[in-house]
Amino acid sequence: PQPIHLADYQPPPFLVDDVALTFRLAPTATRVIAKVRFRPNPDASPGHDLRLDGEGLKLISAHLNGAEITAQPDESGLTIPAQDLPEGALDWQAEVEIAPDGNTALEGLYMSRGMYCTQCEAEGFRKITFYPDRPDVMAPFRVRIESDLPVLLSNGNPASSGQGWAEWHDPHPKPAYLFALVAGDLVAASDRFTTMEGRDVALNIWVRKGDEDKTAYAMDALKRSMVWDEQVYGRAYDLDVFNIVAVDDFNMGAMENKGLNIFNSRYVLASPQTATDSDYASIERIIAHEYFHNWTGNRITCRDWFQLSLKEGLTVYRDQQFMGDMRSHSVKRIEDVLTLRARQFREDDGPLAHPVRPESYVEINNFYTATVYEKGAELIRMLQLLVGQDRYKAALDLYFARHDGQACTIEDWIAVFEEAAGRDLSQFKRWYGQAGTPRVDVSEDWQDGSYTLTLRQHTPDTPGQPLKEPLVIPVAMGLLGADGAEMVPTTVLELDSPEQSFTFPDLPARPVASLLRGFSAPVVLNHSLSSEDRALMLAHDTDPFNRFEAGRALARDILHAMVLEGATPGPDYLNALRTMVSDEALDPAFRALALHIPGQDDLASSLYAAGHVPDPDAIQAARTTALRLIAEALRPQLQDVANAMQTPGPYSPDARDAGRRALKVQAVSLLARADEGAKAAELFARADNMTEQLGAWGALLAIGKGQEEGAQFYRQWAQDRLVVDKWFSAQVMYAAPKAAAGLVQQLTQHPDFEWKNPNRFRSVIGALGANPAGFHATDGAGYKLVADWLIRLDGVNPQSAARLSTLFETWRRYDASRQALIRAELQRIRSQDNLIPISIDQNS
Ligand code: DPP
Ligand code: ZN
Repeated sequence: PQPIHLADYQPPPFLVDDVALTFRLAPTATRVIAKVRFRPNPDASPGHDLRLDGEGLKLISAHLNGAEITAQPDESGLTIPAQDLPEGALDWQAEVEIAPDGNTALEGLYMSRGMYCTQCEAEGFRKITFYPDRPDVMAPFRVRIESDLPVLLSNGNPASSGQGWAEWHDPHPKPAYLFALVAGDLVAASDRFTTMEGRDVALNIWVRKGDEDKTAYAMDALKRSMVWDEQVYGRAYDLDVFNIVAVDDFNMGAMENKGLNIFNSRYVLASPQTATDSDYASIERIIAHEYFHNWTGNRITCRDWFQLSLKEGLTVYRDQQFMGDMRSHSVKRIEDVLTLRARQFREDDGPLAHPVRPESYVEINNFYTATVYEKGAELIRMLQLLVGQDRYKAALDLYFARHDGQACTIEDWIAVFEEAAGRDLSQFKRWYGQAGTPRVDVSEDWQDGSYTLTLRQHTPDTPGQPLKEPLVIPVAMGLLGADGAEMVPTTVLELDSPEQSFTFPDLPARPVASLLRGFSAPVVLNHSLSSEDRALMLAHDTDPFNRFEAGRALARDILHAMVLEGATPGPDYLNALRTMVSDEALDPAFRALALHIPGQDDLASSLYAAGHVPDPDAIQAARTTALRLIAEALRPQLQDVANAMQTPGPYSPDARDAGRRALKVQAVSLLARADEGAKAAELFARADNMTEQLGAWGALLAIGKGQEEGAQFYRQWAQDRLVVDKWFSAQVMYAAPKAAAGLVQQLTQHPDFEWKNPNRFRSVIGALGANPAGFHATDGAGYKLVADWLIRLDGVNPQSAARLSTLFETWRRYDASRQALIRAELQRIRSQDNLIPISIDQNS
């Protein structure tokens, strides 16, 4: 396939005024009758053919303005030559046949355990009928579904229904990627919501019978999202019903189809016994995310897929703000930055690095990336910091007022900020076009009471982008005195040149600079500080993020020294950690996070950045030693904390109780390294919620125990698919490196291993990604296993296969022998078919 380029964008030659679809559902022979009214686009040049996208459709008949069409479809669609087109409006009618039952790619119309459902973003609608399947063609849809199944749903409002059929009408013009249909034997948990405009909205969460008792939290999260979007962004819901459906077989997390959100069931269903606190948090976040898309994505959509971050970056930013408001801003920020570094920085440093707005793509499905989503959200956070809260709000109001009902671009987005803030943002806009994580190097000077900070920026080369220009980097910073008091409170410096100096005169003593507070820009900050200065910041920084960061940097430096020189953690670090863990003024959730030492992949990345070849076995061994030494040194404090973090009363997934459980589980996990798992076994035995049960079992697995508990866990939960996923993945994550690939192989023989189900596949094969020493085992067994499955899965579900291939994206970091093994597997994958895994040609 040929790459598609942003620069080649052309407006659609035909617009659509109306779509009417009829579905006669049958597993192997569904008929789709489409009536589409086209009109020439006044903004496009005349004389174009009518080109309709269509893939895998059996054409039964087609008519244009009543006359039968004889043109036959090709591989990707159907063309009616310009000379055959009548003047003016065109009435297109086509009947096609499709087979949802055999659709394992889970794109278009497919079946999941007896129910019909759809996934159309990005280009799934063309597998349903012939249509201009591009986001800048927006139309109102009417849909009729004929089926004996009891529940028949589509977008918009219900129009009418009878025995065996239902009709839906969506008055809001939308692109085809937001189309959805569901038919199944489902039950709803229902509620109502009155919008600030006085609209009474029926809310339904549709699930399989038996799952009704697991919908309360999702419903609660939905209502809170609706209130929040009204209060914070002034956005009200705009239909009479809002339906959510939980589906077991789903490639993504969820999909924001207008009025009919379809969710991976793992992001809807929760009970205290079956879902962890972090599952609850994911449900809250994703329910909010998809709901917020109603305005940022659906009402205002993307002109083309290059603009994907216009809706995704903004909606991620909105869900981050929401979660901060619902829980804790500082804890949420720390978690978001950890995710950003683990996924997006890793992507930026590898062969798949691309800008937030890519310039070309071959397969759009592979661009639903951490860069488009998470880095895209960081760009909006920086914009807000640069223009201030009030102007951010004014810019968003202008965006909604000006672009409602339109398909827009990043240029439209930047323009509302330039107008609302009265400032030129052309340099800022480079962030959208330039790939790679900028590095900011710090040097400091102290003379005669004057402190000078010099910042230098550079962005490394990325594939296809050797030349980087300077960016606008907001650096929030403050200065601390030796006693921890703040000499200069937080100010935002704007670094917009390759090098800049900032002087702070008249200081009483040499300060410690707390830089990049709140992680004010998605950059790697190279600031060498003594361990005393870091310990001071860990104890006193007024910025919670940098407090966390200081502890993290201390841990990282120690782990580097352990890996490289066989050093052991010194008393400074252990004392600082001891004070922190017992500090009752600190949020337990924060303490739980601060007790985590950097993970294996994080260390591999930082060692590589420091010029070393990371050795996964040495990293794993150093972490194991460090965890044991921490556990031994902090044993009394960890015991106290584990005992103190009770959560009396019925289980609540709220931030307070979740934070207490997180600290308890983290303390118990560390203690397992010092007490041979005694406390963890005890917690497992009496746990009445999944957070503690799974946390305790994981703690045992991590020290090579937990076999009996694992068997018990499986017996208890064999009937619950989502818990069985956890049962698989925990074993793989904690497997000893040399045994990991063999264990995965063995688990794929388990009767519950359903490889065509994306959640299950990820929980077994994908879980190897959470066990880096296992994946990178020196015999290459991890590489071979992943490659075998990638090849097998690609023919069945290319989206899941592409996601798995990112396990290889860090291949360049490793030693020659591992590189050779990986290279051989990647070549084997490439020789199979047209799979597009990590390219090993670029930058190699
Ligand atoms: N379902 C994906 C998301 O909401 C794609 N739109 O981000
Ligand atoms: Zn989204």
